[in-house]
Amino acid sequence: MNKSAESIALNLIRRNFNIKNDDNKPLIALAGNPNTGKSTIFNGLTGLRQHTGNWPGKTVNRAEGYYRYKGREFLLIDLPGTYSLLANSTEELIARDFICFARPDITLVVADATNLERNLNLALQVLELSTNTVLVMNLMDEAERKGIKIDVKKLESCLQIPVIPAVARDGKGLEEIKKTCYRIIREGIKFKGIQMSYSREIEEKIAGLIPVLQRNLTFLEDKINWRWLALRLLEGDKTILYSISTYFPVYREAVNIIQKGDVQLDGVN
Ligand SMILES: Nc1nc2c(ncn2[C@@H]2O[C@H](COP(=O)(O)OP(=O)(O)OP(=O)(O)O)[C@@H](O)[C@H]2O)c(=O)[nH]1
Ligand SMILES: [Mg+2]
Repeated sequence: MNKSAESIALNLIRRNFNIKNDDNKPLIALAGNPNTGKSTIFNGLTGLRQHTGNWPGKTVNRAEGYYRYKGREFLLIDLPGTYSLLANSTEELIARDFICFARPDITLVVADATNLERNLNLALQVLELSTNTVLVMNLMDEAERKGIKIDVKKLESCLQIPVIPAVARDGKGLEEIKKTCYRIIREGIKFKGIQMSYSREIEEKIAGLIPVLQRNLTFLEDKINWRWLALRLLEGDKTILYSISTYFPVYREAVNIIQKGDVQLDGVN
């Protein structure tokens, strides 16, 4: 597909999430555990240029807005707070499907600096699914108060993504967020960050499954992260197939074939 056909196709998928972005503003999603300051960052960046409603077909709040930086507009979506992307709840399903199918140009994972272990769990899951993830280490004031020191540079080199310290309630870190996103978009930077590797047995199953999926779901081309999809199926997550047929309805039959088990997926429950 050429570039403009690709962006039209992506805009059509994004419309399922009620995103109208005909002027192709870079799309930034805010993800993170509940109560980490996502909405504070969202409000700090967009000010009054926002509107709220529900996610289509769901009773979960949704906020969308935009901000301008150096003459360029950026579209921002505040995702529901989640501890994981495993689709165990409506909120997780929305966050996962949005990152997977609407493919934001940048995903900002907002983390609570006082609870790194739990927050990095989600960050690693986002890294596994999408490109261009930026970690915002928020509540740095609380961390300092508790005597927690975070080596931001080291975290950046471990995760291989930008890490931005912030105290969103005081507006600290917002300028750096805008600067980082601007630079990523202007320079067309693409990065994956550190990727999880699994036991040899699982890696072999992933390697075997990816070509089978690619043969049967050809329409997905580069619209999905195949490794991530293989992992979800290996862990027996059927919601992802349902989501694929939701966002690519004309290909429902191809998805059904896999769902019915007509294709032998070794190791898939
Ligand atoms: N001390 C401190 N408090 C903050 C900071 N950022 C946000 N808060 C406060 O943390 C609380 C939660 O912030 P929200 O922005 O609502 O968090 P959220 O991630 O949107 O929460 P959910 O939408 O429920 O997932 C609010 O009371 C904020 O004022 C910060 O950097 N430091
Ligand atoms: Mg919020």
